[in-house]
Amino acid sequence: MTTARAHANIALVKYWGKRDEKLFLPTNGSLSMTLDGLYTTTTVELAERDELVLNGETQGPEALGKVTRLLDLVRAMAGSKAGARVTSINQVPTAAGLASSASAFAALAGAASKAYGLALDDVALSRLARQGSGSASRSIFGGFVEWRRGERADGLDSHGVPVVPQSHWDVRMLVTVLETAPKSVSSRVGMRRTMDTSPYYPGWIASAAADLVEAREAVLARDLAGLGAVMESSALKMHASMLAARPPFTYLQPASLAVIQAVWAWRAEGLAGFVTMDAGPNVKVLCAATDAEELAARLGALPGVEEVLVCGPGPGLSYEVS
Ligand code: FM0
Repeated sequence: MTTARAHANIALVKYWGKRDEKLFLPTNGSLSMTLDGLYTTTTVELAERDELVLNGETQGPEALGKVTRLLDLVRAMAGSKAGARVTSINQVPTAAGLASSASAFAALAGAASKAYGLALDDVALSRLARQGSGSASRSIFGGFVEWRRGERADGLDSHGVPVVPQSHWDVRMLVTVLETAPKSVSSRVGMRRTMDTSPYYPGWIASAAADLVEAREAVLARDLAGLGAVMESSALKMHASMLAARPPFTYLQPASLAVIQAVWAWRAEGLAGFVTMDAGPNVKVLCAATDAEELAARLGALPGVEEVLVCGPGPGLSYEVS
């Protein structure tokens, strides 16, 4: 029986689109910040057949199927036919509406590989987690993390690499939780549709490699304004490409746009926050640790904002001994 914990991450340069859907190989490299405070804890014990219990509730075939797919990869490496009972708890405040697939598949990769007797290094774990959910490849590592696109058709060179550790930079990611309905288009379906139909998708891809270089350098130099500029550009180009898809779709809600415009207005007055958004309505705001309290208070007072979570850089995958 093995228990592993992995933290959520927020992409500063986004992943949106796969060049290989089966192996989860991305069309471009991405870069993220791992978050403290938000994590998934997963226990794996070998059993007669696969079973998934998430936050105390036994899951049906859809969620279990994704877990079984990852377990099959582990079983193939370990030469085992045993089933596994997977018990997982998401430490993400309820109603946060935050995607948990990154922390979930990173924790599963760690716990399952150990439970089946494998001793995988972090790069191998990242490749494995990637095949559960692309963004999970980044949650194996702490601090700021790059997911390399890779060139190989077999995906061996497509995995996370640490850029700087958790201690490198005292910034905060403020996660606004908006009062809205759950997302209608999954990221998997949304990225597929954008790639297939949006005339803006090639433009997004054309600038992604340069964005990655710029973001990596800004992180290394602790340049908040520089990182903020490229981070906003990466996110909004991605969302613009979705608006141009057929049929069109967007994760931007009226309250999302109101938060973005408020952050821009405060920035013009000298309070430096920078926005990003993923496949849901919540807006995340990057800022210096010293500005987090003021910005969180202002964000919390905006109409439609239910809650603001304040996250610093978080740690990589860890294990609990039981
Ligand atoms: O995190 O189809 O990993 O880079 O969050 O499971 O591989 O859930 F804004 C969107 C995450 C995409 C950007 O996609 O997709 C990012 C996104 P999967 P994911």
